[in-house]
Amino acid sequence: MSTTWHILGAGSLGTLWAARLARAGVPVRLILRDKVRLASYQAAPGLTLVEQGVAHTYPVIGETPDSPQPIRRLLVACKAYDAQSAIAQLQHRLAPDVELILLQNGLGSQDAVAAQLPQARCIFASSTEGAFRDGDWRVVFAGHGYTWLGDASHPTPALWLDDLQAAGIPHEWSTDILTRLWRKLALNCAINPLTVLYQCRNGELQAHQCEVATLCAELAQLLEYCGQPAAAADLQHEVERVIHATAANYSSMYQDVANARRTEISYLLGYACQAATRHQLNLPHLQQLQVRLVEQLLARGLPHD
Ligand code: NAD
Ligand code: KPL
Repeated sequence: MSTTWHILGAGSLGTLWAARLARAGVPVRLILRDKVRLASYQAAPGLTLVEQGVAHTYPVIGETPDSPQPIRRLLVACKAYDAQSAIAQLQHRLAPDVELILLQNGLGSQDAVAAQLPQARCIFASSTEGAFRDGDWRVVFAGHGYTWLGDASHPTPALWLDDLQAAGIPHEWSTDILTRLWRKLALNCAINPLTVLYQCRNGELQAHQCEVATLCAELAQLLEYCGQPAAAADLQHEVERVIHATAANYSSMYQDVANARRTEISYLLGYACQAATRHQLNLPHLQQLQVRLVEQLLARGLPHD
C-alpha cells in the first residue's frame, strides 16, 4: 500500500491536487479545520473538480487535525500566512520521517516551516497551475500549467513523483527550486501590486511600461544581491512576456483585494523589501510601491501583512 497523501487546506489548489490523486487511486485524506467543516464536507458527496465545464466528484476521506492517524506525507495547501499555524496543529501526528510539500507562493513561509520542523524533509513547490472555488467543496481547473518541486538542502528527487505522474499532475523535479521561487516572486512583485494600484487587468500594465521597467531593474539588482543571478536574467523581457500572455487576466493579488481577502503581500513585495533592507540596498521605487500598496490595503480595511 502506498503512503497516504494528507492534504492540509481544502481550498483551490488543495482540492485540485486531492481530486486528481484520488482519481488515480492514490490514497488521500483531506484535513479540514474543525468538526464543523468536517460535518459540512461529510454532508456533500465529496470533492468536485470541474474541468473544461465537466464536473466529477471524488469521495475523498475527510478528517480533523486531531484525527489519530500518523502523517508521513503532507501537502500543505494553505495560504503562506496560514502555513505555520496550520502545521503546528498537526505536529503531534507527524512521523519522524515525514515529508512536507509546500505549495505556498512567494518566499518566507517555506523557511519558517522548515525551521519549525527541523527533522522533516521540506519540499518547496512553485506552480503555474490555476484554480478557483466556485462553491463549497468544488473547484474549477482554470489554467493548465506546471509544478516544479525541489528540496533546497537535498538534490535527490522525492520517491513519490510516480504518484504525480499517475495523477496527471504535470511536474518536474528542480535542483534550483529557490531560483524558480525567486523568479516567480520577482514577476509577482513587478505585476501584481500595480494591478491593484491601477485597478486593472495584467494587460493594461502595457500603458505603464516605464514604471514596470524601473521596478524590473530594481528587482534584478535585488536578485543579484541575494545570490540569485539566474533569476535576474532578462527579467524585464519575461515580465513583459507574462503581461502580454496574461493580458486578459486579473492578477491573483487583484482578485484577493477585489474579494476583500487578505493578500500574501508579506511573502511577495514585503519579503523583497525586507531582503533589500538586510542587504542595505536602496531600491526607492520598490519601497515606494510597498508604501502605496499598504496604503491601498489600509484604505480598503484589509490586513497589510
Ligand atoms: P485557498 O484560500 O483557496 O485555500 C487555502 C485553504 O486552506 C482554505 O480552504 C483554508 O480554509 C485552509 N486553511 C487555512 N488554515 C487552515 C487550517 N489551520 N486547517 C485547515 N485548513 C486551513 O488558497 P489557494 O488559492 O489554494 O492557494 C494556496 C497557496 O497556493 C497560496 O500560497 C497561493 O498563492 C498558491 N497558489 C495558488 C494558485 C491558485 O490558482 N489558486 C496557483 C498557484 C499558487
Ligand atoms: O502569477 C501571477 C499572479 O497573478 O499571481 C501572474 C499571472 C504571473 C501575475 O503576476
